[in-house]
Amino acid sequence: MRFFVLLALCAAAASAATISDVATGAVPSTTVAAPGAVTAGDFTYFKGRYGGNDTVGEGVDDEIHWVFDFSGQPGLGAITNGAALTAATLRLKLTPTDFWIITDTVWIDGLPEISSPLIQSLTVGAAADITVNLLDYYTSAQIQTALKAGNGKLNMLFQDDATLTYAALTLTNPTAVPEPATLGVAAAALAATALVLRKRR
Ligand SMILES: [Ca+2]
Ligand SMILES: [Ca+2]
Repeated sequence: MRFFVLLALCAAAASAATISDVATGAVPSTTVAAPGAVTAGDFTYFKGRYGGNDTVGEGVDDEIHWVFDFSGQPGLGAITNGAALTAATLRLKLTPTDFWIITDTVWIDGLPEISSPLIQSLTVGAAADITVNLLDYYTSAQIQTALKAGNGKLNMLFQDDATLTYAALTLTNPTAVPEPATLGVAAAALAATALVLRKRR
């Protein structure tokens, strides 16, 4: 009986899992010659992998690297090992620098590059805030496997004709995550149960 009460308590306060992380930066204030790199906040610029100019940091023919780090978030285990993802929402604030934005891609390191019209149809020189649904391009399992391989981190890349000043990723699935408050209640209930049992002996 007591155990049923305990289970009911846990179920009542459990919620679906969500993890999210944000990367921020600014348009780089300096440039260097390749193979150098320029860091602006959470973003690091390298020469683009498909060639082009040898200046790094002006956002033309540059590849941008950053990391989403979810380690330590309460929902990480449920997202990584639980049910299929129901949302995988990537937000990017981009300013295209060149006509060749029409070939630009974003991707999780190790997975295929994402060619989205949301990126490739942007206007040169105009800051844009776009939202890409990663589940339109990746399976849930691909994202979860990458997350597991990275121990809660995802290495991200963008190439190659824009500057990037903000990126955010939110992952959601319906797997229950006990909230810290619930754990406290559960621990108290468990301690009370143990006390009762001990007194009975
Ligand atoms: Ca460049
Ligand atoms: Ca390009």
